[in-house]
Amino acid sequence: MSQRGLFITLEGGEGAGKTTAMASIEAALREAGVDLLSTREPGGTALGESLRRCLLEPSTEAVAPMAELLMIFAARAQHLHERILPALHEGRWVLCDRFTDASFAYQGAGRQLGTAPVAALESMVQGELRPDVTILMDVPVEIGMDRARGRGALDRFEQEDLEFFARVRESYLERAARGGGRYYVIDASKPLAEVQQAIRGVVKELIACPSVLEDDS
Ligand code: Z5A
Repeated sequence: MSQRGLFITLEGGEGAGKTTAMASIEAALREAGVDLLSTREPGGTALGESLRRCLLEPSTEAVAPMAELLMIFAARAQHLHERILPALHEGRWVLCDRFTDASFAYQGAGRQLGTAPVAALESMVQGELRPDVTILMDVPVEIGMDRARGRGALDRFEQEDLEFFARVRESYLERAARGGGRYYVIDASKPLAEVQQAIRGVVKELIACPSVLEDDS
């Protein structure tokens, strides 16, 4: 049996503090000697980053939700092919800032496409591959939106209203509740020092007991 690396994803709604969390997870893993690919979605490849610009740029044209979903999965297919799968097959760990849970939350729930098209594309593009661990930074929508607005110019998603982000949060929490052991939910409304401490606790656990993963992807 060959073994592949651990696939960790980081998720959260608006203003959850993912950027800050990514930096501390990455630092802790590297410090522990983990051979790591740190990447993000949408993005992670030249094609993915071009699609990311199309997706995030505020637009006067109303982007059809299905067009948005297909662009996200096109970026994901390239990302898997070019970077994620090769790294996992080499036994490296992959830390990805957002992945398909975000598509269920933003396109499935936020844009109200429902889970069926997202689940169909997930099977088509990923086959059996799912994240081994997902760290979900959870914050009440009002607090998160206040934080995000404090950062300045808003991208196309950040311009959505409270109801949109309430659906996104509900979807994330529902998936985490149903998702068995793969989700770690962090209360990201707490002060930064407490959030960082909780994240360090999760990382310590992952380093202490890395699962043995059969390379069937
Ligand atoms: N998207 C999608 O729709 N479907 C998909 O399948 C995928 C993505 C993969 C870009 O994602 C967009 O792509 C995203 C969904 C869509 N749109 N939105 N919104 P992104 O992950 O690149 O962008 P982001 O959501 O804006 O994430 P971010 O840049 O990591 O921002 P953040 O989570 O809000 O984190 P932050 O910048 O670290 O924190 C925000 C502010 O809060 C900042 O000033 C911090 O200093 C402050 N902060 C953070 N933590 C705390 C605490 N604990 N207390 C007080 N203040 C804090």
